[in-house]
Amino acid sequence: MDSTIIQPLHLAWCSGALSGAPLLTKSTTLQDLPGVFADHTCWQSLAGSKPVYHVEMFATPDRPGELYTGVTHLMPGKVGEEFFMTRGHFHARREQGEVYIGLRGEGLLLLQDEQNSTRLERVYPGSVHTIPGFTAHRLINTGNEILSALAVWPCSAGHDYSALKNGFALRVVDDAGSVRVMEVNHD
Ligand code: PAN
Ligand code: ZN
Repeated sequence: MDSTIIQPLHLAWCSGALSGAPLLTKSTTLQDLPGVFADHTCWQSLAGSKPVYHVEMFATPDRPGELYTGVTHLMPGKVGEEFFMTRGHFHARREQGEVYIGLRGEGLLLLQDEQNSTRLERVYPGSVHTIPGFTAHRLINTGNEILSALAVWPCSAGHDYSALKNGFALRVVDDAGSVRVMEVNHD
């Protein structure tokens, strides 16, 4: 066995910055999120290239059994009264779960299973979220600063953005300074 001590990868707890190996970054702007926010007119007026979130992850080889490690940085902001959020997805391999850990900021993790049952978990520095298989997930930034969360998930999980045909069954809005959860009527 090689006795060399290897310098590990690094996560800065407070900022969520990853270092120590090549990184991949994906930025998502408002323009990339048509149909995600309820107020389409407001979305159109803001759209452009306003950044909503960045995902930074280690460039892990996509081999069976490997895990991706990434951090989502979700900006504070709203479209109308609705807080900025990630697009949200099921994993293409539905049975595969994921772990999220809150690093900075405050927000919510919206979970929705295939029967459309929903659950919201509060995200804050140190919060731990075990996302089971068969469960769609979306981060929502309800605070005034960047919400950053670490995620670890199987490389084989894949992302399925089209399965939520009617979107998520809950929306989270700013109601005169309070966080209000609204049920969506799909009729
Ligand atoms: C996360 C998400 C990330 C961005 O890394 O991919 O928060 O959200 P969307 O993929 O919904 O745009 C994750 O859940 N990976 O599986
Ligand atoms: Zn995921």
